[in-house]
Amino acid sequence: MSMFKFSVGPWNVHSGADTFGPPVRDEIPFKDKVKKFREIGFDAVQFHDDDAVPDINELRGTQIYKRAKETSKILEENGMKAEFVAPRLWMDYRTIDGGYTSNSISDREFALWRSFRSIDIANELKCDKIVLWLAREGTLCYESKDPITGVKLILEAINKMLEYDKKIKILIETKPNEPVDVSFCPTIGHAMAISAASIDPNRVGGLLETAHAILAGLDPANEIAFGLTFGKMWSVHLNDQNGLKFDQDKSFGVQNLRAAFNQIRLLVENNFGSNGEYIGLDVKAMRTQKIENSFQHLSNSLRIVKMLEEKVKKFDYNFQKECIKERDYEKLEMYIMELLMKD
Ligand code: XUL
Ligand code: MN
Repeated sequence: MSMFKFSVGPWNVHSGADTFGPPVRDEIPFKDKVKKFREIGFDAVQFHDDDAVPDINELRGTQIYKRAKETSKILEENGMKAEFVAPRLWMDYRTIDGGYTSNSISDREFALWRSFRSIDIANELKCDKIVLWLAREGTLCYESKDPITGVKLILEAINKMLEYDKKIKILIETKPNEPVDVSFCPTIGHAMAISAASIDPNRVGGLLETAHAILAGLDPANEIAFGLTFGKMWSVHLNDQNGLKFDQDKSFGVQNLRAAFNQIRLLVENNFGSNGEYIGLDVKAMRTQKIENSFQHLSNSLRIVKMLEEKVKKFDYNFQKECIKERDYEKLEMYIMELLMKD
């Protein structure tokens, strides 16, 4: 039995299209995905605004609520909750140059419109979290934006969201690059600074994704720990990444088992989830996978989390203390290797 609750996004089961090739699997209808997520062992679904309300740009007012209600009903029928809603500020032609930090005023207004609608949808789905993956908030050409103005515009947009809804919480999902070259908010430290400067720091926190930390050249567990230190690590996207390349979203733990173990150890030791937080698995099926096995990366990732929880249970804290006392860290390191490699 896991001590955690788990969440997943509909984008985690996908058609396999990538930058270099077309779809290789059919799209699975949303309600079939939700049913399967539940069967596999997930508790909640994560949403982009247009995952919950398709064609959102074409809809207004009550139409948006109506669509969100239909999505909410699918969740209820499957005994699932909604974890968060994230405005998708990277697909539309009005976000070519970014959302909140675009050089165009009308694009910035569009980004805020989508952000407010995301809050409306979150209320309809009975969740109080908005995730901002700041995909295009940065530059492709460094000289195209002033970096101080960039950070201030992000802060301004967050403050407007906090004012728009007095209960909503904002989680910044940090990432150093891709699709931008240089991001304005690359790490959890940056997110914490924005939180502290906001009009309500208690409602601005972080979401750390393993792959994003690795892309920043940082240790994922330490990034999570930094957020936990301030009581502001309100969600995680566990996955894995093979070094500095495109964002791979590999199954959790398949690349660096020791780093994965330390992420789970940290979450267990700090009772992650005790305030209703979920472990999100932002993992992607390989393009080679056949449609009938296109949920396997999710069940594998869940299994790996649970197996690592078992390893944490076995972790001998007295032995660790002894090694620290003797300052014999080679001994401690070998102990970890044996713990992970032996039954
Ligand atoms: C992008 C990424 C997104 C966010 C949600 O790298 O991780 O899937 O998690 O917008
Ligand atoms: Mn993510």
